[in-house]
Amino acid sequence: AGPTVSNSVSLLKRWGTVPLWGKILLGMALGMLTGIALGEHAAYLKPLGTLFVNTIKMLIVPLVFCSLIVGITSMQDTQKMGRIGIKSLGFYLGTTSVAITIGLAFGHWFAPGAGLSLPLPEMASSPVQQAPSFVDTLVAIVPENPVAALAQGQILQVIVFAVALGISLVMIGERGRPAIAVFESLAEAMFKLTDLVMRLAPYGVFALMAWVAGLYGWEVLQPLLKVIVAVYLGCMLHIFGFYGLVLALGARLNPLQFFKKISDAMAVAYTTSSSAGSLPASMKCAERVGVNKRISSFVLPLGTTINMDGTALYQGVCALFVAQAFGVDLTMSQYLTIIATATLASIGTAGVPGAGLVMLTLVLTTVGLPLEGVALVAGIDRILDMARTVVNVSGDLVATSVIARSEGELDTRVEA
Ligand code: DAS
Repeated sequence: AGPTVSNSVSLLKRWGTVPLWGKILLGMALGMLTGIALGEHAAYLKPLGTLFVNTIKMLIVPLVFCSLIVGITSMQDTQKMGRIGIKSLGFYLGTTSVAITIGLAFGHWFAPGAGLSLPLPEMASSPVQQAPSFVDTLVAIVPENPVAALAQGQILQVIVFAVALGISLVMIGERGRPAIAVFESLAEAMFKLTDLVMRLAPYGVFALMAWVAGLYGWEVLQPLLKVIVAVYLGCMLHIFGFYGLVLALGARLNPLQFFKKISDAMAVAYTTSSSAGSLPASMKCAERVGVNKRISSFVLPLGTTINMDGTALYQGVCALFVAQAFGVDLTMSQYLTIIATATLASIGTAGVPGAGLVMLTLVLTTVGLPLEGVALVAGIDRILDMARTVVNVSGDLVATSVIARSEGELDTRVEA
């Protein structure tokens, strides 16, 4: 046995300590080098990538269904908090749809995927000819048969059914508890399964990046850099432009002072890529802004689970990147479907690192875009995750401040 085995054991141990996003980045880099070395022969690796894409597909319906029901029923106390709950929900859904629109606009202007004409995988339902009109999409989102919707993976119909079921579970009060408990443990299991599947990502990304690099060589890096620029600029516009306006008009606060006061929470969000992990810092910053704890202790945790403006913006950019990369021209109704899906999906997205990437598969599925696109952005996902989480956390704090002001619970005399 000797040194070789002990070396490989210690190597494996060291590999185990590398964070997942580091492994995915490595998978992407090695995939790129392999693809350039093998050229068109790298296509032989593609089935490995398709296998990974299929395991992600396997997650979507049960994950979205359970996490949405848990997301909706976690607003159980919204009834108690009444007015504040409704205000929070309205604010969150409103700002998220602005975010996704900014994402789509930046994805359109930067067109990061233009020039990459990747072959549409055979299994991807070709979205072009059968794109229904928006009215048809709107009418079709109520499932005639929810079980069929689940079986066929009709995502928008699954979302509508999950929201309806979640609300009714809350309305039947105590008698709904057993079912909610079942969905809570199923959602927990699905998050764990997602975590397990994401551990395959470095290998799946390696194979898919090899395939793409075999087709394009180094040029494939340039579109990815454009995705990063589009997402970062979009996030900065959303924070300093849109939130700045909302703060000045909605909370009569000086935006620059506000961002200075919440800079700790923004820094924690950027470094941890976790809204949930940033919650303690957010609570402290809300106090510094002068928000009464009665408001922040309800609105912030709620925002951590259902308010993901950064994630929605990122999904707008990436959905267009994938459409452009595979040469798919999206219709206006598909744009609107992306806005509806990303806004609703953000309710079910967990405030943990990488959650947005899994939800991107959801958005791509609703408009029939190939999930291979997810593996294309997976390599740079952590870099994007850091920026989008800052938006998520800042958005939670802006919401809390505006709602506190509307409830007369914002004491701006408090000094930082
Ligand atoms: N990292 C997630 C969060 O904590 C967002 C995401 O993955 O999109 O908000």
